[in-house]
Amino acid sequence: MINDIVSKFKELYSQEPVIVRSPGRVNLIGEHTDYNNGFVLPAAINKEIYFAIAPNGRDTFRAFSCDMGESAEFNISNIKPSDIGWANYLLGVVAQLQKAGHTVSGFDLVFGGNVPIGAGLSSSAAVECGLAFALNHIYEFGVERFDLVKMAQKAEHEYAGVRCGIMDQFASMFGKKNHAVKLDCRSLEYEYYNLDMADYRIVLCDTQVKHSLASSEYNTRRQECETGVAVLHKHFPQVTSLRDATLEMLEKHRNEFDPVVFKRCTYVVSENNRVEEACKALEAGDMKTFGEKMYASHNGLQHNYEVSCPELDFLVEQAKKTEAVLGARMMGGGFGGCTINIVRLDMLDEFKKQIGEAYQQRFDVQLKTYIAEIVDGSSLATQLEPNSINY
Ligand code: GAF
Repeated sequence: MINDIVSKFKELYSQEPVIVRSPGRVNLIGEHTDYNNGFVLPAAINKEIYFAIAPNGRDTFRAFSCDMGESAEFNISNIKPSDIGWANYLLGVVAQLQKAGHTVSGFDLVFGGNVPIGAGLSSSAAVECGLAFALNHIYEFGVERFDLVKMAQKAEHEYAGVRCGIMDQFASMFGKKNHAVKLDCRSLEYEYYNLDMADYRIVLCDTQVKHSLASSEYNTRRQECETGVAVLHKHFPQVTSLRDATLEMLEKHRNEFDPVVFKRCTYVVSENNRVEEACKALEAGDMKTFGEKMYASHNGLQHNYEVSCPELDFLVEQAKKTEAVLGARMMGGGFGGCTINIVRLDMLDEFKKQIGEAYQQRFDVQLKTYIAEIVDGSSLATQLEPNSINY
């Protein structure tokens, strides 16, 4: 795949590019907690976007998306949102670098990869982070990784219209091979947890339901959380986000809440607690407890946060029925995409067969499954030799 991207770059622009890779992510637990200043536990995976890029000495940037089979050209001194959906993730990043005072001169870009779009694996964050990393490298801006993460997040807010938290961009940039990373989304302190996967595999089951509701409902959930914080803040001035709230506080003032807002807040507070408990279990090598926390997370997302869908619920129910799976849950913003499953290696094939057949029978759709390997965050890459492993 890298080779195809580089060949296309040379064919279009007749020069040698720099190559960058930028991964998608999984999230083991801690969903919809990032924008509530809480905890998340993501990891970067071997579903990646590759970039071939070089300055072009012009006043435009030219981009070719391999996944869309389309090209576009933009004036570098007049960056604004475009009607071309995929280009907005790039434009947003250029705009953020410019806002921060960096001179981005014209460049050529070919990019593409194997992060399934709309599957909840953060293809958009991978694109944003990859371009931010690449431009920072070729123009030697010297921007710190964390600042690149924040710019990529802002690009998503301003050019894709989703008020996302920081998790996806953070995971794409700060991923570490064979580790999950617990991030405190308030202090931005983070800690790596070794994922001992000798006996297990992380399996993603892709419903192939595209989350069309996701961005509007996502922004609504954020709003509901803010409404909940306003209720609590009147009684507990120290509560400035749901991170500061407890279940006792919520219960005490239950009658002042809109019932829907109450459910949303209950979920977020419980999920934050679960991330802490799950990390302790991981440290103790207690994968059984870890898996139970994942099931509890899904339950909250399904019933209290209401961001699941019948296909995701079905897959989690199927997972619960077999000893092959320690824990499973929907992942990401919701309304479609993938479930994440911790599966016993010795029962892996059996699990994939069983769940695939059940999904086919119930929804008449062939289930796609991916084994997620945990990789490092965005970095420079080299062109692979022909016939070497293609992701
Ligand atoms: C999406 C967002 F981009 C993340 O910031 C996060 O809120 C996630 O949904 C839900 O946990 O992936």
